Amino acid sequence: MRNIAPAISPPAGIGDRKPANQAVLDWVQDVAKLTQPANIFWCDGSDRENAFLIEQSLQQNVLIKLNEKKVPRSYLHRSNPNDVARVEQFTFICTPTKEEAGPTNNWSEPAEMYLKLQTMLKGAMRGRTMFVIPYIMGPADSLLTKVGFEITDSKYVVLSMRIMTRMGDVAIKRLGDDANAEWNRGVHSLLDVDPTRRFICHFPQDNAIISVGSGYGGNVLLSKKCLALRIGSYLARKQGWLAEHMLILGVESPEGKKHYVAAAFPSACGKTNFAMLIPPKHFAGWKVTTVGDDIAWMQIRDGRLSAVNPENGYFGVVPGTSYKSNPNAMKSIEHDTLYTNVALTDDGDVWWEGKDGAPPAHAIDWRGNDWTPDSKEKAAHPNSRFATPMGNNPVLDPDVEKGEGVPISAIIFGGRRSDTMPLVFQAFDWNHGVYLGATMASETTAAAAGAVGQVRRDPMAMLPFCGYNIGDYFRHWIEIGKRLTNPPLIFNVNWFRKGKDRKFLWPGFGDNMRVLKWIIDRCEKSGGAVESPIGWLPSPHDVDLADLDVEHKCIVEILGIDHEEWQKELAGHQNFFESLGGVVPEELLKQREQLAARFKQ
Ligand code: OXD
Ligand code: MN
Repeated sequence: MRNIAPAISPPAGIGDRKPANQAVLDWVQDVAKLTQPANIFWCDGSDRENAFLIEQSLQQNVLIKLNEKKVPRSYLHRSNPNDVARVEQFTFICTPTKEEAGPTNNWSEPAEMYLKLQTMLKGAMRGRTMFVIPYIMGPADSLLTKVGFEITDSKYVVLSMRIMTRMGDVAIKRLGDDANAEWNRGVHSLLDVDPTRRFICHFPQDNAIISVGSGYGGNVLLSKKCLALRIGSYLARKQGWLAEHMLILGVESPEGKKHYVAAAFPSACGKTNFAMLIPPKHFAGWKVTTVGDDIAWMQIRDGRLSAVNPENGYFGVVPGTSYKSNPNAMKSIEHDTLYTNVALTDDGDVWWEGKDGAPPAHAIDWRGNDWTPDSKEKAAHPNSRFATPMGNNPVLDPDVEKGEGVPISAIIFGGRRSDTMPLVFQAFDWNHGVYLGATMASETTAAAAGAVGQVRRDPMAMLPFCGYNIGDYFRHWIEIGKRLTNPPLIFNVNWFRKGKDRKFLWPGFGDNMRVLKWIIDRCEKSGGAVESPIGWLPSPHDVDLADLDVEHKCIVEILGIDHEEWQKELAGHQNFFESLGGVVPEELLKQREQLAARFKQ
C-alpha cells in the first residue's frame, strides 16, 4: 500500500467546484505555480465526489476495502511505518520574535521558514493531483466558527477531512466573496514521506499552516491540531475566547437536570472513552452524551463559559477499544469508518490488541506482514486510529450543532499518573484551578513520537498545542476568569493511580461516572468534601460507591494524598515553572507558595 499516488482524472461534474472568492483563487494559483501539480481538484464534499475518490484510492492501493457485511462502507489505510504519530520535534510556531512562540514551542523566523518550505515544495506535486478542500470548524451558525482551506496531494487526507470537518459548500458559502474575509490557509504535501524532510509549521500572524513530509492524521488533517488548537489558541487570545484540548460531555440526571463538563487530558488518556461513558447499572436513569471528544472552543455568554466542538468526527486511538471499555465507540466504528494502521483479518475484518474476543489465528499486521498470536510484533500499531463521523455516535448530544454552544458547569484536568494524584479533587477557586491546569503532568503515550511512559508536565494538556507563549496563555486563562460572573468549578482527576502492587486502584471507564456524579453534586452545592492542602477532597462516603467491587483500603488510598509524594510534586511544579524562564504570571507563582504553605500548616 502506498500513500503517494499518481494524478487522477475526474469525470465532468466532479472536482470542478471552484469558489468565487478571489483571495482563495489567487492563493491556489500561487501554490500550484510552486508545486506544479498535474491538475487541480476542487472538492465539494458531495457523496458523488467521495465515492469517486474512494474508488480511485482502492485502485491506487491507498485504501483496502473491508468486509462489507462486517464493517459496511469502511476502509483500511496503512501509513508509512516511519510516519505513525505526531512529530512534536518538527512542529514549529513561526512568529516574528522567539518570545511570541515562548519557551515550550520550537520557533523559527517566518521568512526563513517560508523559504525553506518553499524550496521543499518546489515541483513537489508534479505528476500528482492537487486537492483543494474548503471546510469550516464549528457548527454552521456559530459566531466562533472558522473557515479553512487545505491544499493537499493526498486522497487519504481528503477522505479524512470529509469525516472530521464540515466540508464543501457550507464553507464556500460561509466565506462568501469578500477578498478580505478571515480564513485559514493550509498547505500539505506528502513530498516523499521522508522523516528528515518532515515539518509542521504554523504562521499565526498569517493564519497559515504548511505541513510537509508526513501522511499521519495529527500532522496532516490541518483542521485539527494545527487550526483548531495551535492557530485557534492564538486567535482565541486575540479575540477573547478559549481554544482547548478538551472533550465536552453532557450529564443528565433521572430527573432531567443537565450539566455540561469540559475535560482536558493529554493524548491517549481516554478522552474519547470519558466522552462516551456508559453509567454503571447502579446509576440507572443517568445519561451521558457527547458534544466533543478532543477539542473545545469556549466563549463567554451571560457570564458563563459556553462551548462548541469545532470538529465533525472522531480521530481516536483504536487499541484497547472494546465493548467492555467503550461500547459507544465500538458502535460508532462498526460502519462508515476509515481505519489507519490496524490489522486486517483473513475475512476482511479489522483487529487490534484489546478488541473483544480471541485474537485471529492469522492476520496481516499494520505494516502489511503476516501475523499470528505468536508474533512478537503488535498486530495493530499502538497509535492506530479510527476516523468516524460524530453522527455515528449513539450518544451524540442533541445540542451538538447549537451555534451558541452548551453552558459549562465544570472543567476537569487530568493526566496519567501512577502515584501522587488522588482520584479527584476540587480547586478552591478559579486561579487555583488555573494552577492545577498549569502544573498538570502525565506519563507519555504513543500518540506522539518518542519515549512512552515518562512523566512530563503538560499544562492544560496543551503543551504540544499552544500556539503562542505559554506564559501569555496562563495569563489569558486568568483574564478570562475575571470576566466570568458564573465560572465553572475546576477539578483534577486521575484514573490511573496504582497501588503498591503496581496494579490500578480504580476500575475506570463506566465507573468514572461515580467521580462525575460527585463533580455534579459539587456544582449543585450538595456534595460533601473535606478541605486539604491541595483542594477539596471527597471522603469515601461522599462518592457513590454502591455495587463497586473495589476493596475499601484501595478506595481510601486512591482518594487520599501522601505528603511525601506531594513534596516531590511541589518541587516538580517549581522546576517546571523555572524551566519556563520567567514567563509564569505572578498569580500562579503565588498559588505555588500558598500550596506549599498549606502543607506546613
Ligand atoms: C489526538 C492527539 O490525536 O491528541 O487527539 O494526539
Ligand atoms: Mn487530542
